[in-house]
Amino acid sequence: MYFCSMSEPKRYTITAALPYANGPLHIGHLAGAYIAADIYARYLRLQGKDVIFVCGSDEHGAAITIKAKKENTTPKEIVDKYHAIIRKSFEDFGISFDIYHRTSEPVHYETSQEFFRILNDKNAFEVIESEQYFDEEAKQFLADRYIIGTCPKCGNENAYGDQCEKCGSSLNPTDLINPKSTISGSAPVLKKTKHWFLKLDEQQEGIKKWLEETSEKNNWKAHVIGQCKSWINDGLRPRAMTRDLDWGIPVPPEIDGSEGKVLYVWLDAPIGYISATKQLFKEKANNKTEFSYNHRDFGNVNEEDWKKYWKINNDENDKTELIHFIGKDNIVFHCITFPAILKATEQYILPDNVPANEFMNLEGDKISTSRNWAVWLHEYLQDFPGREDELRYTLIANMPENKDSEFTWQDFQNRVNSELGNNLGNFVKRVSDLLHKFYDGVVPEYYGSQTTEFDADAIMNIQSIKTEYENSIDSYRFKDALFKCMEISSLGNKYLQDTEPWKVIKVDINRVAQIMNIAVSFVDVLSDLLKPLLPKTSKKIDNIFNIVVNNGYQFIPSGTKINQSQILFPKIEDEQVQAQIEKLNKSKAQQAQQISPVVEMTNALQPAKPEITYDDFSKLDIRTGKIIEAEKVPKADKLLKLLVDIGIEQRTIVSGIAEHFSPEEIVGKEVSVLINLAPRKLRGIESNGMILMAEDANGKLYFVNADGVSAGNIIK
Ligand code: B3M
Ligand code: ZN
Repeated sequence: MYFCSMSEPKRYTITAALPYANGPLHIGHLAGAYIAADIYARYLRLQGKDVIFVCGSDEHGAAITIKAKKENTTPKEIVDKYHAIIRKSFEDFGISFDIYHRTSEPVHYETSQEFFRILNDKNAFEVIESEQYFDEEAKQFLADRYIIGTCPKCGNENAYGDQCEKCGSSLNPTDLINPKSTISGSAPVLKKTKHWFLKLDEQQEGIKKWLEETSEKNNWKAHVIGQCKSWINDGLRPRAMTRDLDWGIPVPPEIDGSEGKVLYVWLDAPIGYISATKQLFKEKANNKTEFSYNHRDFGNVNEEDWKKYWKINNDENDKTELIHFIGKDNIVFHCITFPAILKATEQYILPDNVPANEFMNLEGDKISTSRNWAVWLHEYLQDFPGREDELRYTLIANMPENKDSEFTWQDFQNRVNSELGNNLGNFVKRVSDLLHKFYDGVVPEYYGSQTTEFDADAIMNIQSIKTEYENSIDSYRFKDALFKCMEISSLGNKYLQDTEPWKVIKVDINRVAQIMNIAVSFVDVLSDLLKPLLPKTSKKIDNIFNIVVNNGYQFIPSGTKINQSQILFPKIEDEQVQAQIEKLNKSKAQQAQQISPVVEMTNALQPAKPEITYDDFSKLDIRTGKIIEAEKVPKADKLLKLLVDIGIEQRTIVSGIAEHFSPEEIVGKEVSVLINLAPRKLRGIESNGMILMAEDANGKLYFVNADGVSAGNIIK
């Protein structure tokens, strides 16, 4: 027989997508990439594997500059602020990165520019002069998020210049139908500019072959393979790796024509994994922890050791496995573009797996930062202090591993109260309580009592659950692994129910000692298997049971003194759930009001008009105004001629409100005015705009006004 010798990897490099430092983290982030990555890293570490787990803030790209503009501040202020908030949330939720770095650090600039030089030397680029969209008002080229339009693949009207977030297609701005500048809203013009394009077309065959082999060998998720296949079948095209922007990493200055050009954010961001690793080893070699943590002992290392985790090495017995944890919108960059970059260098290893998750929705709607439709991690901890694992549990139980999933507060309450509280927490407390009741809290010795059918079943079940649990985590099925842990506590509860130690104690003390030892071993296995999934809970159990760890194995030997168990998972009350739902509804209402105060105030009894797009709405120029003069229009019962101050000027507007208001009573009134309505002649008077009114069910009219805001402000 022929055996193929395939040795286990010597070490693992685990990365989690670098979040944009343009906002705080929400549950979708945790469920999408970070909890999965953390479970996997913790699991491998527990097995004594050599693992590094790296991440950091992604501080470049239009996501940052657009946010800075919106908040009227600088990109630097934005990234500093959110880097700190994001880092804190990761720490609070126990995401066990070895390093949480930043792409604004010098080592990242050097590493990225070095990559650019290598790619340039290896002839991986092609400098192409092409026509790119340019916003003449803003005097800026428009790439990525600076331009939106209709996706040619799926018809999504809000696709970005580099990607459609709806169907995941990777795009060029010129692919968009009806492109628009997100800075000024105007239609852009084409203007010539030079850029460095990665020759993905030349790499098509190589990437295809690598993808086919690797995805089959490592059993990639079907939805990831599906996306990859569709890009490959479409044919890879050259892709610009530089931008005309002033925020980003400059193209190395010695390269001809580099002036004013920066690296495309999706070129530098994944290189961030490598620069984070460099920083990690720099800190470990020098006993520092500026960006790194102490989740494992690195022993004696030197600064160059980062190479072991990234560079190609032909020794079959010295392999590193690279795994990228990401959300599905980042698949193209991690399965095609970044591998193509790594491959072109001929120095770096390529990913072995990219177990991307799909999206988690919230209460029936897509999570959205801009619409404030999210559960923010820092707010969750204000409302539920110390209850990180309850959220972690709910997010794992609903992890969007192979399809989109949903978080609801009702489900959160049910899971915490029944699964965690009644099952897991109850079992742990029960064992501790019984030990206190029978043995003063000390695990008893017992002497060669006969095992029963219940004992044999329990022990066999534990074994098979453990094996299934390991298979689940090995194949990135974390939800299954979690439910295996819950099976252990269900079985533990059942074992106590079946063996009834509270009855047996009256007749056979030695048998009860045996039962309690078996129950304790359930707790032991439970805390062991929970370590990667619910680390804080596992730690609590270890503390209650004074679990002893020796050579990587843990025990609760006879004679161990057990502490009294507190209630591990206090009930989530209906009012707490209600408060969260109200909070969400409030943000929905606020959003609706911000988008359209006029719509909010119109007569609710009328059926809604047909849907319009945001673009339709944004064409309306509505401003606050003040009526300065008002007079009746001769021979017209319904019309008043008004002179209205709209901030930029005074306008004559003819309004059909004469039957409702006398001219005198409305002089000085604050109003809302649609100022870009085409002029119209009414009874020979040119009317330049329209006063917005709300009408109640009885036909009474009210002025729509923005409480106390002076004339000339924009309503949007
Ligand atoms: N910052 C996109 C995102 O947050 C991007 C990921 C970079 S991973 C190298 O979805
Ligand atoms: Zn699309």
